Amino acid sequence: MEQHFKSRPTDLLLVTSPKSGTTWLKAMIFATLTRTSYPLDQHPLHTHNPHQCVTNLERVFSTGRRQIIEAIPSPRVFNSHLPYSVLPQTIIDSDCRIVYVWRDPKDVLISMWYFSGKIMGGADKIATFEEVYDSFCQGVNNYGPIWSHVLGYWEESKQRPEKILFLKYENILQEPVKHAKKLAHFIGCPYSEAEENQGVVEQIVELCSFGKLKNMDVNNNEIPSMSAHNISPSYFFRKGEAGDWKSHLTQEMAERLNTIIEEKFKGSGLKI
Ligand code: PAP
Repeated sequence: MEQHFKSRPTDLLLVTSPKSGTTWLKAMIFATLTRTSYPLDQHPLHTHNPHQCVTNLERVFSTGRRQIIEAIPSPRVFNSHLPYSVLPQTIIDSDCRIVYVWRDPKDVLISMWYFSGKIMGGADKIATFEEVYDSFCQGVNNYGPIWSHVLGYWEESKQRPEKILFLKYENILQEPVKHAKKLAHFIGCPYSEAEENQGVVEQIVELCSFGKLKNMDVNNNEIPSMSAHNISPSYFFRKGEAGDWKSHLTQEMAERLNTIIEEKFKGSGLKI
């Protein structure tokens, strides 16, 4: 990837460990950037899944279609699941900005468990929940241990807050309007006073809300780039809540995972 990809200073990169809010933030970033390009009631997000609106960097390169990336006009928006330590140097060195979103790892685990079951055609086709939980506690996760993923971006965001906006899924759920404004400011298109007075921020939040996206017609149909991987667009919308782990983990399981993460986060200033 390093040899073929040249980051532009205007690029925006959304990074997440999988199941931490990728779909939601793809929608938020895309809607924020394009809010004046369409009347909001005719915005592409009414008819397109957010994954059709933002290009995944790894997938483009793994399929050898890197010309797609060069052809995208600026400002380009990508998403990636890569840990900070393996990001292409061109991204680190350029002035492009990174939005990083993390989520309570206990909910990431539950979300991934259901998603894997759907892709594989049933929970009985994957390892037992206890086995998956155990592996997760040992750091087994797509794109590396979740704590290393989060800490990599956290540490860098402390050094370069103008480069990395570090957000938490649960905080966005709690205060979506505040975070929508913060995001718009960071990506260089803050809401004007007139927009705020007209309720545009609330409209963008609503356009990207779980209830709105989950119920779109497009999610009941096949999207070829997804069905090739046995993925239905509906798989990206399950509950969209904070704390679903409470219905799946015993107190002992939750405490064990919390203890591991607290230990890993020690001294970093980060708390679950
Ligand atoms: P990905 O990394 O594979 O693209 P990602 O979008 O990060 O997946 O994760 C899906 C989770 O985000 C699901 O969580 P759940 O399993 O706990 O329900 C999904 O429901 C949630 N999600 C998707 N869209 C939204 C949204 N608009 N608001 C809040 N949560 C959302």
